[in-house]
Amino acid sequence: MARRRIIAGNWKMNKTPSEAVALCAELKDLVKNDAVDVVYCVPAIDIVPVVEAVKGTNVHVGAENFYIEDKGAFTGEISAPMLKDAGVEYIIIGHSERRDIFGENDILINQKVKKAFASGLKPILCCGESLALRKAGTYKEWIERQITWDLDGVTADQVKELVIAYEPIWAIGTGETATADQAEEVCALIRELICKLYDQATAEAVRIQYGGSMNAGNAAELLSKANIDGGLIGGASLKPDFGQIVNA
Ligand code: 3PY
Repeated sequence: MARRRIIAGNWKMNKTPSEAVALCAELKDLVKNDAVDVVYCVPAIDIVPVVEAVKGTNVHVGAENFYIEDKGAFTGEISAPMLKDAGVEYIIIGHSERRDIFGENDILINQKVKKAFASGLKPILCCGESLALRKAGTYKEWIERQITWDLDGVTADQVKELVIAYEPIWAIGTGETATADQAEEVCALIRELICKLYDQATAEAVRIQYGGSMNAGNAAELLSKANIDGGLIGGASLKPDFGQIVNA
């Protein structure tokens, strides 16, 4: 079964609402491609204007974070029902910046994955190793452990709708990219793990992205690999280059 490619921008903490609308207008024609799912994952304050700005285009909107409760005394947080009501379809969960800077652990990440599915949001679940783990040669065990924990209690039918982003931390915001072979090695390992945890049909359905300094220059080679179904794009998603990646 052919998996549909998914190219998602992770805007991180960039773009004010008016800048976000201007970026949508700049990218509108460049990201046209009906064979690919194109997603902009944007800061919470940009969601409403971006949903409006991409109406009638092929772009889907994602959020970068949410909390597991529906409502209540959680100052500063945003809930899954709020995101759904605003028109959000995808949600990034477990990005290394949330794990490292905001202390999110695999218990919370697992709760978020389950809450996202229960709320009708499609998770983009991030995993990846530090430079130290890569150098120590224990990165495969690390990633297997992350995914096993993060998917605890998640059903095969849900995993078929899941997107997993392999993002080596040493390639995030460093300009350093994993080679296409390094990225493919881990994406293939993730698919094998999903087969072990679930079954072959689920492994064939789950979409796996590479993330970590993917750009217009390296996207075509990365995306040519058998187990890489798309990209989660940082800095290059804020530029016209994003259109080149969508069409790579
Ligand atoms: C990057 O490419 O820097 C990312 O973190 C994408 O999520």
